[in-house]
Amino acid sequence: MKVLVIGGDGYCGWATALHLSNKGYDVGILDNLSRRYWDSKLGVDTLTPIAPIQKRIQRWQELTGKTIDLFVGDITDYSFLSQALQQFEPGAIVHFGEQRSAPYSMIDREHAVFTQVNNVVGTLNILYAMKEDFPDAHLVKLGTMGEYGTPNIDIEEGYITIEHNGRKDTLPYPKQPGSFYHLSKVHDSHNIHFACKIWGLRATDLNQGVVYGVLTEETGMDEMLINRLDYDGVFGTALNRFCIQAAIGHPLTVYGKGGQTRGFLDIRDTVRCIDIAIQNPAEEGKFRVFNQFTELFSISDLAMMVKKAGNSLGLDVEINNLDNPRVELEEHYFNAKNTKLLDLGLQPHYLSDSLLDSLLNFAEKYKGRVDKEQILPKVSWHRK
Ligand code: NAD
Ligand code: USQ
Repeated sequence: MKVLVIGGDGYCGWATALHLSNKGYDVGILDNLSRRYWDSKLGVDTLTPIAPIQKRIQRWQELTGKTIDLFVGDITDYSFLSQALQQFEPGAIVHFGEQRSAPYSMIDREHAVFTQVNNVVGTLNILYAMKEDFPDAHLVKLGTMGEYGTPNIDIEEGYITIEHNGRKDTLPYPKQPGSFYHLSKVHDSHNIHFACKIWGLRATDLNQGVVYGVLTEETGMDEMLINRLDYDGVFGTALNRFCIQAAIGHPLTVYGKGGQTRGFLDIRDTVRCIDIAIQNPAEEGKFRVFNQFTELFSISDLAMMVKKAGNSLGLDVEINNLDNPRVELEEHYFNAKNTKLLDLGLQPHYLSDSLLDSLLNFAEKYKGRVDKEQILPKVSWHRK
């Protein structure tokens, strides 16, 4: 089966493209390489030195004999997207190609508008291109657990059955996202749901939690295949940041009280979840939603776990509760369901001491590349 990985030069996309190629899918990568450009405009860089996409793909071919087609361009450019799809003829489209940082979307009006236009228009273009030429292809779209926010009731997988004034219906689960980025995912979900309904498209929205880790079976094969690992205050995410902070002796940056609870998963499970979704396509006209995370942690608990793992490796790790730059609940109920991917066969890699050790050792190896000025958060949600 031919699978087009949109956003295949990014953190989740690169690992997924290689995994799918390794598993025997015929893989294409489509990416406009904008993430590399946004990093350079912000003056930030991945901890790991990542090779240009063409070199990465070439090295993959040298090592495995497998080819990956490359389409460099922007999905907000409809004619480019439509031509790339017609050339590649995908059976499944995996869509990672969005601006995915909450802080980036909250820098100012320009970044909020950019994030929503890039994400919403890109996804709408994919839906139209599918309707025109590939109505039977399966769209596997990356959403986010953050679409739900932190309601004071259990979070279901996409839909909730409600009884109201004696009548009953199953409706989309209420959304209370916490940034203009997370809101862009909600807008996408609505557009995809509508397109499935009116055009009979098939789609799976994967509401993914925060991803951690860097090595997968494939990206660990060779230095040239190494994945990106972000640690800066804009694109770095909680656990990855904490491990890198511990490795360089920077106090761990817990925002506020640290009682914020989120779903998390190992990047080795991200790639597996995508494979599972592709192998079990949604039915025609169906907008399916899976919650893609394996464990729930509070930010304070994660910081404590990293401190303990760091101490056992001889690192002196401090935890610093910073004023929270975001507007979010710092203590709340959070109980989200995640059984749909498990029912389809996902066998999770749970967070373990050995994973923390290997992430800490990995961070130690590249710590010379860290710019300490980029660690503290600089983007605020608050009105000035
Ligand atoms: P990333 O920034 O590393 O990768 C995204 C890729 O998409 C980049 O290579 C970028 O150049 C490309 N891209 C962006 N806009 C594009 C456009 N208009 N046209 C073509 N290419 C475009 O991000 P990531 O961490 O790999 O996240 C991938 C997806 O998974 C995102 O949709 C994100 O919202 C979702 N997600 C990520 C996480 C996480 O923890 N990293 C968690 C949940 C969901
Ligand atoms: N946080 C800290 N300290 C840090 C970084 C984050 O306390 O140094 C806190 C934040 O305040 C927040 C939580 O940790 O409460 C998660 O923040 P994050 O930056 O790790 O993740 P988030 O902004 O939610 O975004 C990331 C990805 C995004 C994805 C999302 C999944 O960048 O693409 O959609 O995780 S989820 O969080 O489930 O919505």
